[in-house]
Amino acid sequence: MSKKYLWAGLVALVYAASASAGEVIVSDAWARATAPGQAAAAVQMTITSDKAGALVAGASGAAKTVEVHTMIMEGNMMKMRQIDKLPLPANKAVSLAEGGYHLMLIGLKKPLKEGEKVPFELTVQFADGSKTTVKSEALVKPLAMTNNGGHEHNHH
Ligand SMILES: [Cu+2]
Repeated sequence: MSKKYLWAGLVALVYAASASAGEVIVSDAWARATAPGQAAAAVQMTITSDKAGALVAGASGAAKTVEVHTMIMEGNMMKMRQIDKLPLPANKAVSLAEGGYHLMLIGLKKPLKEGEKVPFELTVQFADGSKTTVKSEALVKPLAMTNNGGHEHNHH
């Protein structure tokens, strides 16, 4: 219930910022910190559009190229593949999560460090052909999983 009110507030905010038809909300965007030498990073987020449309492009000042990716099984291997469109049904939260859809930042200009925020923008095309651009930021989370609360690897 509270989430719904929060979204309503965000919708109002976005509406105030851009009066174009169709509102798209990006929430909980995050990426993992990158290892040394890592040139690409996946961004996860939730996207909710109030009109049927599709995510068709991304951009970020932090990377040379941004692509929309999905994960597919090829034989026994999970592989990433670029897709042209990620469908966004009206008023349905679409999760870009680890292991599935994600936004791929390719050619990182510098490593992503824990605690930083990476700005990016998404282009959404609606069913009527009109487009909108949404800006958001991805919070950079630690590289290592720390679900067990501060456990560190022991090196023998
Ligand atoms: Cu990818």
